[in-house]
Amino acid sequence: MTRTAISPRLAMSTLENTSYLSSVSFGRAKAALEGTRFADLRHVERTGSTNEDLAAFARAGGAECALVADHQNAGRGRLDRRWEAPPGSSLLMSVLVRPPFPAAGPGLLQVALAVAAVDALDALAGLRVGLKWPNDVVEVTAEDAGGRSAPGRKLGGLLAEFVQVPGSDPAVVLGIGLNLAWPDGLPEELAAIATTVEELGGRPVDRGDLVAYLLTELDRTGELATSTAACADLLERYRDRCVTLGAQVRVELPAGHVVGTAAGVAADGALVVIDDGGAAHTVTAGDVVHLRPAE
Ligand code: BT5
Repeated sequence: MTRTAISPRLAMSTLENTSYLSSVSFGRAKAALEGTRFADLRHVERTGSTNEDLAAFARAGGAECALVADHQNAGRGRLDRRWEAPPGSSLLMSVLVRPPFPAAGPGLLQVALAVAAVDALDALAGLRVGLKWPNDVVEVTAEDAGGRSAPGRKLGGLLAEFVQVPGSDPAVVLGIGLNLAWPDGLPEELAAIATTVEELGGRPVDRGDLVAYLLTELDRTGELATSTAACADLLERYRDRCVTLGAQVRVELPAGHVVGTAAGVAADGALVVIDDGGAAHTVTAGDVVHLRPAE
């Protein structure tokens, strides 16, 4: 099985010989994805950011594909934040998706990948985790005597970027980072807020199997383009896994913030917050802080 580089820049960025996605495991994932829209699965040992690479590829007219890296030295989070992952510690993957997008909006692609991540960790690592709106994969803790679920430390995150080039089809680049096992533990600055599959007692996960699971699930979302019922069904699965729903939250917005109850998730994945005055706010992007429930 040959491993093609997406661009000369990517080929040059493959600097190390050590591979954390073995050829056997990569081959298994490739075989599982044959005939799906992510059959073009690629792997590099090191790059800056898989999202950055696929966004450049999309702008150059590239077709649907998926890219896995063993290491990123400029991994990106939302709002220009950094995504940290020492070599071999994590699943680091991006996918390039072209239209048709889900009928309820391209945001549902991110929802689909987030749901798939929770299910994959359950199936492959035997680990029950949840989602903090919009896209954090988190440990789930019981916060109060009533056992209300709350988000604990973060073990994964998603980054969705819309790429539009005048005169050609738009693309969505969806990236996911999942902390599997960090060889030297978590660095001090992340220890309080982050965790790994290993630290939570999950079974070791083969990266190829994880890639195959996630992309097979994402491939199934083809029906979201034509079926609003399929979109509604996916959102129901998201709500089941989302620990933000029902919680008292403060949502930090680009300008100001909203405080209230996270009452629902709209058809396009937006969060609906009802403030103390009873007004509904629909939030499409923002950082959610879970507040302690009223005593
Ligand atoms: C995210 O951003 O959670 C999106 C992360 C997406 C990473 C993937 S990896 C493959 C693809 N290629 C990329 O370049 N990116 C994607 P955000 O919600 O903004 O969270 C970032 C914040 O999480 C940081 O500011 C840190 O506080 C924290 N953080 C950084 N690295 C972390 C890690 N490994 N585990 C948990 N938290 C982390």
